[in-house]
Amino acid sequence: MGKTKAWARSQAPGGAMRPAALLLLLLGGALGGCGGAGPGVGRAGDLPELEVLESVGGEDGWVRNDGVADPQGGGPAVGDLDNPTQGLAVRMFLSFDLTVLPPGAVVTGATLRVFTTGQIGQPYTDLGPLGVDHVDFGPLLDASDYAGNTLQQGVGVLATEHIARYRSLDVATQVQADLSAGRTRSQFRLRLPVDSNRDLGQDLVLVEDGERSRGTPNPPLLEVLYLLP
Ligand SMILES: [Ca+2]
Ligand SMILES: [Ca+2]
Repeated sequence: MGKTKAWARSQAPGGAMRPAALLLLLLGGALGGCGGAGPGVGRAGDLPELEVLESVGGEDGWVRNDGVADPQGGGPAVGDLDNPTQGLAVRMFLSFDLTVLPPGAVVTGATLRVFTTGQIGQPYTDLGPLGVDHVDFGPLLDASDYAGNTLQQGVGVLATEHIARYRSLDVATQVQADLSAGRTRSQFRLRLPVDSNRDLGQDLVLVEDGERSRGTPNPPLLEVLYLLP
């Protein structure tokens, strides 16, 4: 059934996985599973599998509105770079590899989790909440991804103020849409409603990326619960 594998993966990067494991445990309880047997163990058919995906470091990254794109792990952030260039803005892009899911998997839940590590200036006050678009930028970020290649704009809001912790958003519909369309990745754009307030000061939401460029052990995650066909 592959459940042991899914459980093992859910714990792989240390403490960052605990909420996912807890989610499955709670779900197992809600479905009548025996807590003593452990989540997903020895159950036939009913319980969903859990797969926890990390954003692919070589694919995620940022794109600025002047066309510069960088997937290499330098300074992952969302907001404006008014100092030194008034009106310069940056958005962050995440990429999750769906090919680890078995063919025909039916998504019953999916949660995008992004760790906001800090802020510069007043991004939430001056530029608005941290929002998520569903996109398809493929294996390589470029200038067209800043505003283009959008599947769904405004999936939801991840954060409205700074707290250094994981922020979560339900993306089950988007992940199932990717699978149904035969896409091999689920990809998301993080952006603020206003590109720049042109105040000569940077206003940035700092986030962790797949390379852990911000120095935390908390990469972007996509937690997928699915049923086998
Ligand atoms: Ca990257
Ligand atoms: Ca600014």
